[in-house]
Amino acid sequence: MNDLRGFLAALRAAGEVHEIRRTVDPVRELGAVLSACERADKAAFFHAVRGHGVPVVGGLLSSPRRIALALGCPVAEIGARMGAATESPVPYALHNGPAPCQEVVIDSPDLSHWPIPTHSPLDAGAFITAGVVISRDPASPRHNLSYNRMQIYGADRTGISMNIWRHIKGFFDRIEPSGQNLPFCVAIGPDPVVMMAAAFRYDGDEYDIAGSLRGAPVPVVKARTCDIMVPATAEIILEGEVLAGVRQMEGPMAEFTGHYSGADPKHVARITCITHRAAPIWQTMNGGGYEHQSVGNMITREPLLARFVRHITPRMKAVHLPPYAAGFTAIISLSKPEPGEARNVALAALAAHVNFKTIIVVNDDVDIHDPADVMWALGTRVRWHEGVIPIPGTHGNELDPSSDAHGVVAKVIIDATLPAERLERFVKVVYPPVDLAQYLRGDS
Ligand SMILES: Cc1cc2nc3c(=O)[nH]c(=O)nc-3n(C[C@H](O)[C@H](O)[C@H](O)COP(=O)(O)O)c2cc1C
Ligand SMILES: [Mn+2]
Repeated sequence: MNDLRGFLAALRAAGEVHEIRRTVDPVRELGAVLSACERADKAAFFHAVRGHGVPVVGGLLSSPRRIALALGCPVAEIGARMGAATESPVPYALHNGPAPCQEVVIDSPDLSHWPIPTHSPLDAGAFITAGVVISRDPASPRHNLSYNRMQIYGADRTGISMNIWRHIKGFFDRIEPSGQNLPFCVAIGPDPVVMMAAAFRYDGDEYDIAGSLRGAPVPVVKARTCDIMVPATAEIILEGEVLAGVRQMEGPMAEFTGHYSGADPKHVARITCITHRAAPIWQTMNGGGYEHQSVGNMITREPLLARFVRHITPRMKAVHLPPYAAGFTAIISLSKPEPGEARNVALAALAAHVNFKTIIVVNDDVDIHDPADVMWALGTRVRWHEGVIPIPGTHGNELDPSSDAHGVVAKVIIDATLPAERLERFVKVVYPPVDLAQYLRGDS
């Protein structure tokens, strides 16, 4: 598997894809159906998008199970694989022969020909959301991979959202004062490991991370109009440049917190060339959806969280940053914690990332990947008068609606562990698992 198509075939074989055959409108209908599929724990393949001949896929990486399928490992190993990805770089390699992503070349691009959705009810318009933006440091040969949502303004004109601390923003800031544009490319529908690598913050060439996750170099080809290597097996490549001295109002758009961003003046790009496979597939992500959360918050930060927890206890069973909590809530399970240890663990977890805000610690009989089990532990095991420790006045994420204007929030530790003697007295009721399908068929 080294491309979206191979991944899609594996997902289909595993029953992970809802095939949407009814025609959907790209304006606010596709996003609603994609959201329903994600919440039903499925990816979505839209065979027919009104006004377009190109199918759209979404939700490919919105669950740990699908991420594990992309990596070819069990769910329990995702964290270890992600943690190792930056420690064993595998550089890219030139693709042999004609690159699939350049089978068709369009020299005068028109973005209105592509099924780019207006995803959520209050999004300001159509956005490219799942494209991996590839840029290059003007001062070194390294490639940077990132997600930067792009609002569609015209046939060849888009916004490009680059937050202040992003690498690509640093590249552009160095050259914009001299009036230079920053060349970049966008890979739509690349190998899923390229999508995962784009979520990392790493100071080397970020193709190294994708190669490490795959265990083989990412095959690349030179873009047609600039000196940037693009993933040879991607579905579609946009080539363009961030324009010096130009800003335009961008947003609102559904943010990862599940709330809308404001509208602000942002950078603007011109698309100069589009190349694609024959019969290409467009890929998209819903703003604030589970895939946005899983890729943006979970895969790179769970290893970090695990490292901080393991630093102070050998009794960590598992850690999780659930996609339904914006990456702000960390859940940690411990096997037979020492008295008081759950709180030490929570303090360490709070130090692992500025976004971590609610830390829930449970015993290892709780499945931290099952929200119902976690709610059960909160409902039955917390001594609220002493198990909850709020910590006011701490630095958090300024997109958190509960923060003040400076991004200051209150954090909280919730100790939902039972001490050993209580666990022995109160044994969790667990019914043995059954294969329900057998019983429904009436097999004897
Ligand atoms: C789906 C998704 C959308 C994102 N959209 C944006 C965006 O519009 N602007 C931005 O600055 N960062 C956005 N991010 C975050 C960055 O892409 C991400 O932090 C990436 O690691 C940044 O790369 P860098 O650390 O190499 O600068 C998004 C992340 C995801 C997963
Ligand atoms: Mn980077």
